[in-house]
Amino acid sequence: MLPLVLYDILSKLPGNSWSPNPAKPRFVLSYKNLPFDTVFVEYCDIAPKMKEIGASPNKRDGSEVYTLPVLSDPNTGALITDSWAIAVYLDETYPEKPVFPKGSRGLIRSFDSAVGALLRASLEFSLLRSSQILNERGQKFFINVREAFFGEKVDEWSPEGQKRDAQWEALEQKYYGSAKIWYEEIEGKWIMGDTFSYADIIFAAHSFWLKKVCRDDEWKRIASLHDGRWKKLLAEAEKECNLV
Ligand SMILES: N[C@@H](CCC(=O)N[C@@H](CS)C(=O)NCC(=O)O)C(=O)O
Repeated sequence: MLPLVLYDILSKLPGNSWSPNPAKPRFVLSYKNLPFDTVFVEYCDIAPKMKEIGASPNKRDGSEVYTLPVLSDPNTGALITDSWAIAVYLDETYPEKPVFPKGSRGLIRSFDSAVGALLRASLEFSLLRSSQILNERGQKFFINVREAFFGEKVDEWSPEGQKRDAQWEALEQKYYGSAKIWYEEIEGKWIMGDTFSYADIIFAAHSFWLKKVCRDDEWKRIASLHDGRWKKLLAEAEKECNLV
């Protein structure tokens, strides 16, 4: 079998990986033990590079945007844009070790939307930290795109003080607070009890992102929340996916 190719976003961090959406297919590929290579692309080169390889653009608020992750599968000729579409493709093409247990896809899709909506209130903080781990060219492009999206200059995204505190409160109480309620309903380690699924990958990918972009004291704050359960859950998901 030829290795698949995952297109991910370049950063200054050792090992490069940081971004939550490309992290999701990385978890899936590793969980399924599929061979793959990663091509890291500078943020500002995503559109030209994806056009060059013939990838389809994604949709954002009705307009077309070239986004990562993109997966190329030389075994079938498939070239897939979007983390969700990649996960569905991988499960359909390589059904061993499914990440969507039979009948679960609709519910996991709702879970994906719920998690995304809960992260929205702290997004400006998370994206500020994300911008700081990019190389200069990528950083400039990233900030321009997000300034247009938020309608605010980068300095206004998450200044220390009341606004930053409210974003942290949303992250700790709304996002992880809701997750605590969900996970307390479960009999077992994973969202689906004893069955590992893409829902756990979505959740782990977000904690992975925060761990990578946050400063040490900020990650420590998340890691110690609710008796350390999110740090532990991330480590367990990484282990389940053969990533550590
Ligand atoms: N729904 C898409 C979202 C992908 C996405 O927004 N990717 C970001 C990086 S995490 C991106 O490539 N952005 C390019 C841009 O905004 O120009 C997915 O899950 O793959």
